[in-house]
Amino acid sequence: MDDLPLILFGAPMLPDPARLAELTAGALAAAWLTNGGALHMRLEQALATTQAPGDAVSLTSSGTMALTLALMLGNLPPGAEVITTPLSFAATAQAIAGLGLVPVFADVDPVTLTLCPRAVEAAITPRTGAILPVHFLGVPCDVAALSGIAGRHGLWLVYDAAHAYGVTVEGVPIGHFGDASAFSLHATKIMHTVEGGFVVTRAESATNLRRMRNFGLEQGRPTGPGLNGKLSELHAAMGLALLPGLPEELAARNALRRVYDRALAGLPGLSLQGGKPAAPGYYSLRLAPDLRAGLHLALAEQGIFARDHFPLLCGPGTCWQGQRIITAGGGPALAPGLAPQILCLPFHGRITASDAQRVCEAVTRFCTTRPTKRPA
Ligand code: T4K
Repeated sequence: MDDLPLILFGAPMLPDPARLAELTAGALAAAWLTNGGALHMRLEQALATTQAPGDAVSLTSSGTMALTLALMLGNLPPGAEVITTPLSFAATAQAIAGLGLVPVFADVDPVTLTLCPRAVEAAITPRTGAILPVHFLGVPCDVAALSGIAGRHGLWLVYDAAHAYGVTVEGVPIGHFGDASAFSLHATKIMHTVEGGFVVTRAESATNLRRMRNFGLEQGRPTGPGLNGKLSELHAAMGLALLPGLPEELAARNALRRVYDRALAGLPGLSLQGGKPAAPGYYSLRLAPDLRAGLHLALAEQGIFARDHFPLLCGPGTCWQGQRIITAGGGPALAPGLAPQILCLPFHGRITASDAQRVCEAVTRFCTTRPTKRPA
């Protein structure tokens, strides 16, 4: 066991070094390093073509910045409430709070683990300004129901699509839904620029968003809210250098998903991700919380690194600890019981067939050698 290679949870896609060097050399030769250079424009265009046909893509310095700008576009008054999910990474709620807005947590759907539209409706007050659902672990939200609610109540609808690069809903790219969608291009994501992100908006909103991304400047003068949210040429070079390898990475991940699905479906005590889990970002399991802890440890002992994505945003030890999670019927929320059931397995293009087999054998051994109960 000792000499078996470690199986990491994630591994960034890497470019052909010569291709990256060539792109970077172009930026250096032009002596144009940021503020909307040629590489930035090319990457924006490439992402618009593949991820948002008919809409506009605006690159940003991170996914958190993309969320921040997408919320700013809604022009919400200070202190406005933003209804979001307690099942997400810290950045979702931090983007809200960072703008002086108030995160209000609503409960999630027990199958998709995304915001429950009925809970969203129950959470609306006269102070509500926006809804910020997350396509959690790449599973699409109930976009039709959420659009209906936002439309009926006149609320700004921004999706956190950090986990959902490449996801479609009935053939429509996921970024098309809502008023804006924020994506992350962090190194831990399938497509990345080391650090970076982008916002998908309707074409008519892009000018405003890009102005805010650049200090709110118009002809050199600040004309409204703004900050520095730009992506540099070196980061854009990384994105462009990675694009040719993306189909191969996707194919590797799809193949890995099939291997995991075949080996793990039906194991006692464990369920595979619900909803529509074809997204290339994550492979998640559901287990009763005590079993999750046991499996996590058992895997680590065999050099296999899984992740319990994510602790509840208003759970113990967080800055939102104790904040109420609003439910459709006023009863107890499901999210606190669901968060400790989720375990994400190593999932990236550098996992070999023998790595995948080791992971499957380790999970199977764990599930078949101990008394288990299936999560509710
Ligand atoms: N909304 C949601 C729902 C999000 O999940 C995120 C970010 C955001 C918004 C905000 O987007 P950004 O502002 O970050 O663009 C990561 C990322 O920092 C973060 O982007 C991501 N979500 C979050 C889920 O996790 P860690 O703490 O998991 O990364 P780390 O360093 O533990 O690495 C994970 C795995 O990848 C390990 O196996 C090591 C490997 N790795 C990582 C890096 C960075 C490498 O092999 N090489 C590398 O360079 O944070």
